[in-house]
Amino acid sequence: MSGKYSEGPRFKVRDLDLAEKGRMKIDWAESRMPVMMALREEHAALQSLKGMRIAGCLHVTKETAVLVETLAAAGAEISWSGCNPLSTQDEVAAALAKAGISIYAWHGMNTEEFYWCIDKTLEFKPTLTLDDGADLIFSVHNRHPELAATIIGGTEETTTGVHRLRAMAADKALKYPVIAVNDAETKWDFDNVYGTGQSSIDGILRATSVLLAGKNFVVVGYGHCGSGCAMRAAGLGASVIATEVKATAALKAILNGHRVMTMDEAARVGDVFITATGMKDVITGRHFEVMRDGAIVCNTGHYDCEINLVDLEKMAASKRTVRTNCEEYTLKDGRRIYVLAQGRLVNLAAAEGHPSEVMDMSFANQFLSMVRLAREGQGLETTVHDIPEEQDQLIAGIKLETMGCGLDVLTAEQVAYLNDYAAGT
Ligand code: XFA
Repeated sequence: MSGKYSEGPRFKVRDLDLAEKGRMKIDWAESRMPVMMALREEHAALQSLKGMRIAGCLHVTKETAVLVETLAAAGAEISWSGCNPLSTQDEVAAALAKAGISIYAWHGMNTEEFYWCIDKTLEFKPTLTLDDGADLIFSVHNRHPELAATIIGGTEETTTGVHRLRAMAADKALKYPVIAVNDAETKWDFDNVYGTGQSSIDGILRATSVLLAGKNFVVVGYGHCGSGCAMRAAGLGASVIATEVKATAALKAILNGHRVMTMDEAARVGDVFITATGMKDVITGRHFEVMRDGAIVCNTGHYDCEINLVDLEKMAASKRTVRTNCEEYTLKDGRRIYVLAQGRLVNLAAAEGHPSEVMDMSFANQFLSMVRLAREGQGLETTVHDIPEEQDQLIAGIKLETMGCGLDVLTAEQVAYLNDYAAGT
């Protein structure tokens, strides 16, 4: 994208004048992210990241800004870029630049600019890398291998990134230890079930404003994301139908009070369809053929190929945009099918992604992993490491505390009872 930028010796963003607006958003996120704020207070006093130089490549959103400023408060020097040109919020980038953070990010940048930004953040020779998509780790390994020697370790946020890094570790190609933030229970379960569950329903409602009560709500794929959507749709009075290829997942759907059908059966009765499989072609022409007039179709899976829109285009006599993020396809027999956000992630396109309260815990995992690497990274084996169970419990515990909920503690007698193998079972 061309146009004017605001540039300084250690930043490049769209427009510094947006900073005040960005700061307001960051303030709001802070008020919804109590775990991060508790960690900020604790580690600002400890200066746990003093002497660390952290290069980060992660969506520049108000929630990420809370992470960045928590890392800085703990004593780290920071250099940041966005991991996805479309997720960068220019006002947030401006607020961070204005606060003195070194940041290279603007909405809509091209691939060349993307790598330019990454290279700028690597110029200060980081001791730690923080990734969402492993672009920093790959850039170091493929283009700047000389930097690896002084990097203590890194983190990776996503499933795909972690998968590739494990393959690299297996090939002995990995040059420094990486912590797989994605696999933490306080990240995975809460992002997928509660984050995707609420934000996907939010997207459907913003795009259509339909009453979900009394509707047949078809969840295609009853994994973490699908079960979150199902739970929230049921809460609004919809009658949920799950479709699955995996028997145990289908059984869980039934025992959670939903119906289970094949996609061919569900296609005939569904009013709203949401795909959450990560697989292509789960709704195709064969299903559109039998859908009810007025059926609404959307996707919250990883890719935009879950719904086969090529099939639908071929079947349609006409098409028009009837609302923001809502396209009406009229088939030759007169039936109308509504596709939300052109089959892309409905929770991102039509709503605002994960709520701050959910990001609070994913980012607490990022933050504590940085602290762990700073403390003990030199001793960590050069491979992909999991988040320790104690870290999950610590984060969930802080969250509960901020919600005013107490936890019971086992008595010494109860612990002894648990460990007493002599007592038999
Ligand atoms: C945008 C995120 C992606 C935004 C940014 C601006 C707005 C809405 C694109 C993102 C991810 Cl790919 O954030 C959302 Cl207006 N997120 C993460 C997120 N989701 N992800 C739902 O919210 C998780 C995920 C996704 C999409 C995993 C695997 C594949 C795709 C970053 C973020 N979100 C919080 C925004 N709250 C306003 O900080």
